Amino acid sequence: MNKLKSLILAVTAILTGSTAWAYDGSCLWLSGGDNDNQAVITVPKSKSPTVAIAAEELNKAWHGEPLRLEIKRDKNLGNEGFRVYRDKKGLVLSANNDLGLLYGSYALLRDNAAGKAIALREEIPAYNVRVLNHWDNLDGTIERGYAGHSIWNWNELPDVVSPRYREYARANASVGINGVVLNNVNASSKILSAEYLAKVAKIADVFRPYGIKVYLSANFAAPMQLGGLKTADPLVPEVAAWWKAKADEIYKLIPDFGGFLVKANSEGQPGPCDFDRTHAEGANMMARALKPHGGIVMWRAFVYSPADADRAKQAYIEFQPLDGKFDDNVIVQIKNGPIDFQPREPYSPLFGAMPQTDQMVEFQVTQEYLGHSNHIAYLAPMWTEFFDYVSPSSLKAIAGVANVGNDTNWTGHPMAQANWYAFGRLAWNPQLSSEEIIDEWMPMTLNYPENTPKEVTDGLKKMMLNSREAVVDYMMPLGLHHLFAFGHHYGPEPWCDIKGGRPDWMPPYYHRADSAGLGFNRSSSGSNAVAQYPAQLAKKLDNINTCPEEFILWFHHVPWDFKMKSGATLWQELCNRYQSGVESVETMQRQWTAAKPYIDPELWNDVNERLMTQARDANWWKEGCLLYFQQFSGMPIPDNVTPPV
Ligand code: GCW
Repeated sequence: MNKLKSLILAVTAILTGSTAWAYDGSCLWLSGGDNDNQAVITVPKSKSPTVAIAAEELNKAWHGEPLRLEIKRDKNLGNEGFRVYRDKKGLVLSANNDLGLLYGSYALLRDNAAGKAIALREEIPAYNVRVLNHWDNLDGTIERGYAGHSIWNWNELPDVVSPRYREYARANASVGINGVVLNNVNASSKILSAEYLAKVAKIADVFRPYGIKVYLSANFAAPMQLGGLKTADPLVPEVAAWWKAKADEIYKLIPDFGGFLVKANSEGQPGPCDFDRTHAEGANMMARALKPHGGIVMWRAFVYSPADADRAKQAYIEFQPLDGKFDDNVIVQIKNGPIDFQPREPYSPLFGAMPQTDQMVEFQVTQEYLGHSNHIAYLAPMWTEFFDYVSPSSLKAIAGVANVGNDTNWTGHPMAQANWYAFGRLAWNPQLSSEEIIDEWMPMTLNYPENTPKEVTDGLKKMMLNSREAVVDYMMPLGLHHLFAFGHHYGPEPWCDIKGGRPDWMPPYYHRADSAGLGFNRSSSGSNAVAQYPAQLAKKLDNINTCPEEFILWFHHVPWDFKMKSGATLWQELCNRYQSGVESVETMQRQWTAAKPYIDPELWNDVNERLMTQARDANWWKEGCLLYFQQFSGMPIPDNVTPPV
C-alpha cells in the first residue's frame, strides 16, 4: 500500500472512530509507514527492547540510504543524545545508549517524513525532565480536558493493559517527551494506595522501553487520608516516615519511578502551610523520601488567595523568600504567567528571582482559556514568546498540561495535535522557532500531495502561525485578561460579578473598567507588581509610554482617550483589535477552504466545522466585550468596525 493511501485510511479511521486506528498508529504525525525502498537498517546486537523499537520504526518507515545504528561511548551525548554522521561505509546513527538511538531514529524519520534532506548533526535535549502533566481524575474525567475521557482505564488495570498506552508512549517518545504525570494535581490520595500502584506499575512497564518515566501527583494530606495519621505536618517524624515507606513501596514496583508533583495550599488543596510550615519544609520532607531512589519533587508555585491585594504578585511574595531553602531534588514548577494560562500574559516574575533554586516552567497544552477543542490556537508562538523573556538555560525542566484524551484523534481538534507536538519539540530544543516546528508537523500530518500549490501550503502555515494572535485579539487584546465566564472559561463574561463570590474569581477584578479608563494599574502608582521584575524591565513596564502595548492593560489603568502608537485612542484601538481578531478567523477560513482539494475530505470537514464555531465565537467575544466596555467609555463604535448587533 502506498504511503498516501495508508495515511488516508488512517485518517479516515481516526475520524470515523474505527478501533483499528487505536492499534495501528499513534498520531497523525506518525505514519504506520511502508518501506517499499527496501532500505537496509543495521542494528547493534542487543536484547534491549528500546533498540528493538528503534529498529522496528526504521524498518517500517525509513526511506533512504542504508543506515547503521551504533552504541559508541561519547560522553558529550549524555543519556539521551545522538549523532548522525557519515563514515566510509555510509550513514551512521550513534548514541551512548539505547535511548539515544531511539530519539535519533525518530529524528531521522521526521526528516524523512517532512521530505527534508538528512542533516548530519549532534543533538542533546535541553532538559533531562520533559514531562506532560495529565489532569486526569481516577473516575475517568479530565479537569480542563476537551478530548474525551482519560486514556487511563483504571477499572480494567492491572489485568487489561490497553494497547493505546503503547501508542501514547510512542507518540511522546517521537517528539522527545520523557515523563508523564498520570493524575490530576487536584490529587486523590487513592492513587498512592497499593491497589492503584499495581495499576500504575503496569503503565510504567509499557512506557519504560520508550524512555518515559511515570510520575504521580501526590495529595499532601495522604498520610491522613490514606495512612490514618492524625496530621500531615511535614516536621512530625511519623509523617516523614509514612512518605519514606510509601516511596520505598513505589520503587519496589517501579524502579525508575520519576517522583511526585504537588499542588499544595492552592485552591483548597492541603499543604504544609496548614501546619504553619513553609512550602520548602513540605517539599523537602517529600524529596527526602524519594532521594535514595533518585526521584524528584516538582512543587507547584500556583498560589493565590482572595485576601491579598493583587493576585499577580502573590506567588512571588510567597516563594521568593524561600530561595535557597529547597533540597536539590526539588524543582519549583511555575506557570509561564503570573495569573493563569491566559491567552497572553507577561512572564511570571518568579522566573530568575530564585537563583539558588531549581525552577521549571509549566505551559498549558490543553486549551482551557483558548477555545477548548473548538478553536485553532497554535501555541508555539506563545511558548517561544516566553523564552524571549526567560532564558531556557535558566530552567531545570519543563512541563506541559496535556491535551490528550480518549478521542480517536487524541486531542479533539485535529489541529490541536500541533500543540502536543510543539510542546515536545520545544522541550527537547527550546531554540526551535514556531515556524520550524510547523514546517515539520504540517506536511507529516496534513499529508497533502507534493504538488500542492505553494500558496496553499503557505496559507495553511499562516493559518497556524497567526492563530494564537487571532485568539488574543478577539478574546483579550492589549493585556486584558480573565474576562471569562465564571462557570466555564470558554466564552466572555466581563460583567460577571456574583454578589458575595470571591472577587479574584470575577472579571471586573481584572479589567477594572470605569468611566476613566480600562486596565489593572500594576505600576508604581498602583499595586506595583512591576517592581517584581528586573530593574530595567520594571522601569519599561512602569511607564505607560514605554510599556509594550500588548501588556498595556495588564500594567496600567489607561484613559479611554489615551493615544496609542497607531494614533488611535485606546477605545478605538480596542475596537480595532476585536475587529481584527474576527477578521483573522475569516482569513483562516479562507486559507482552509483553499486547501480543500488537497486534504482528506473527512479531516477537512471536521476542521471546517470547528472553524465555523470559532468564527461564531470570535464575534460573540467581540460583541460581548465591546458592548460591555462601551458602557464605560461612552464612545461610539468606529466606522471601520462592524457594529455589534
Ligand atoms: O487554571 C486553573 C484551573 C484549574 C486547575 C488550576 C491549577 C487543576 O481552572 O482547573 O486545577 O488552575 O493549575 O491547579
